[in-house]
Amino acid sequence: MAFELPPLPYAYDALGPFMSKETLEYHHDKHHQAYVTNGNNLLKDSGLEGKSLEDIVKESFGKNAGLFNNAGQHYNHLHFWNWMKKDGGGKKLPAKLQAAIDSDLGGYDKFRTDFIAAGTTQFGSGWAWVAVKDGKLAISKTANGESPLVHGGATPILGVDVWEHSYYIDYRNARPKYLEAFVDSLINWDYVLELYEKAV
Ligand code: MN3
Repeated sequence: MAFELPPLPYAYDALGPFMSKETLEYHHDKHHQAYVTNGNNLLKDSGLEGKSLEDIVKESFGKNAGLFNNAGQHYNHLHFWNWMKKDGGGKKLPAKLQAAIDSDLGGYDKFRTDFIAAGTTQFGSGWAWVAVKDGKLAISKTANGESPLVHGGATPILGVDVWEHSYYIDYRNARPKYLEAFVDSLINWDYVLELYEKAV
């Protein structure tokens, strides 16, 4: 099925001062739109036209690099917009998610340290993740448009974009500062919980 770019689930200025209107205008309207446009062109005659987005991502990985890069980034960004909200982040987690982080990731403080470290140490463009595999949470990082969906068949429930286009306008080269702001002030824990409940 053809890819479509939905509007942001909040106003362009809703995430300030942690993520600016200018960043969201470029990131959503230019970068994500380009993945949608290029993905649709590459989807034609790929043999995967009738599949779901998740299946297109999984089935193009390692076989059709152009389609995979665009479909993978479309999948990642559809969730990324929903992984953030105004007045998000911090330690006020839904109880069920807190329990999973305590048992699988060593508690909130260790999750925060390890997730920020994953994003900081991803060399070049990519993403840092929390994914569910066999009912358990795990932190990982991937390059470019890849995700836990194509690495070991895990289900992403939280991800942060560490491509420079995601933070350079607001943080310049200070990727760790961007990651701290994402965790402390932007994460939409309700959406993370929704994906967690579907994945376990
Ligand atoms: Mn991006």
